[in-house]
Amino acid sequence: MTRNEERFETKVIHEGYDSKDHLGSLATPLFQTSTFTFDSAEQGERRFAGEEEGYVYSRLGNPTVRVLEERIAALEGGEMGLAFGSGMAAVSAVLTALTKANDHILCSQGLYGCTFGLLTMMKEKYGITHDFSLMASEEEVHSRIQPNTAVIYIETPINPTMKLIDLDMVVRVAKTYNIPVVVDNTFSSPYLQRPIELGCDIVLHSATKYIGGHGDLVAGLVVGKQAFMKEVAMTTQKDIGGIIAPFDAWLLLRGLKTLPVRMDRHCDNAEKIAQALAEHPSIKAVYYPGDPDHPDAKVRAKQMKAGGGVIAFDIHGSKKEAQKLLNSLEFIKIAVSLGDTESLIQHPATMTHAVVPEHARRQMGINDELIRLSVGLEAWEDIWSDLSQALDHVLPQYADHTSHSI
Ligand code: LCS
Repeated sequence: MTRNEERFETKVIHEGYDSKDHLGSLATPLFQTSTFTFDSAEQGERRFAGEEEGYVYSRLGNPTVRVLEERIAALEGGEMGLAFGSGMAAVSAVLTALTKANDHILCSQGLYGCTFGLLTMMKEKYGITHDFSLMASEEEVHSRIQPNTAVIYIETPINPTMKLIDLDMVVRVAKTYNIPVVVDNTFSSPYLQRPIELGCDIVLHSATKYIGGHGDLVAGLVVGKQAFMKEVAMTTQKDIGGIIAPFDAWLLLRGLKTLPVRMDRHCDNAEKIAQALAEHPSIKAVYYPGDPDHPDAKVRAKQMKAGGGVIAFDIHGSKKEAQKLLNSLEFIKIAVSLGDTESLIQHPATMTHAVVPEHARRQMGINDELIRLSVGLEAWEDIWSDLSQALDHVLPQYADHTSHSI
């Protein structure tokens, strides 16, 4: 068996690293250094001229970071990976590399709040316009393409509404115009969804979430074709400079080793919690891609291994009840971010998507009664017991004393 044929669960542990090359160190060594010494002035000249392989300076490359970049490229099934200091550094490096002044970006109907903020800034400063599309059919995507459309930018599942976009369908349309498709794969991780295998061109992540998995770092990753990634490495990464710290790359390599095991548990827990929420009288609607009744369940079956670990839901109530619900929880933490071992809950309208103006927020499906829960790795029974006690406390008129008991 060659390394290429190894399964995902093996690659997360071994890809891009061989202990034989590192004095037998089982763990990847941490190269906590800013710069690399040259044997001579002439060697320095050759390295800068690109005539000799070797490290120069950690903004241009670092051995610990390189292992991470090779590993994520293999996991996403792409040619080359690059690591960044945050998910937003990854998003901005990709979007600025792919666009020039007065271009147009076609986006999914819903994006993380700061990605929305970046697009607004690009419009104001460089005249790069954007449109949101439900991307519900080939005809709709065709009709939204403009002569200056330079990128199709998709989140799926969409943060925080958990709607899905049919990637295979969008790729079919994009290919007819030769427009690159960029997918933010943060909510799925490569364990659940691999957009490059479906024909998408570039995949990026807020690695802060499932890839790190432990809520102890902020980082971003990008995977794509070698020519494009080399261009990013030498321009919007090198010269804008949003690189990852070697220690954070080291932590991500550690987190990645357990990604499949963690994701399986996140998904199992989320499926059970989504079902319990759906049966609770104080819940108006549950949005979970793993739910067989989710409007995009067919798309989920086509492109995702399971529904993931994030659930959104509308309660019967308004912002006041939503905030009261968060305040009534015992161990579930009120925090943005997701994909951590701890269950995290937040109110998108006033937190992650507060920067999105109200009319745009409502168009995305973010109401004041929408709550997002990142289901952690605690016992699902305990997560449910905390949620249901808080629901019954805040909305006693709906309290259900039978169906949600476990
Ligand atoms: N893309 C998605 C889908 C995200 O959810 C986030 C962050 C980013 C990109 C940016 O990544 P970062 O720079 O934070 O690593 N999402 C957050 C969220 O939903 N809560 O807190 C951060």
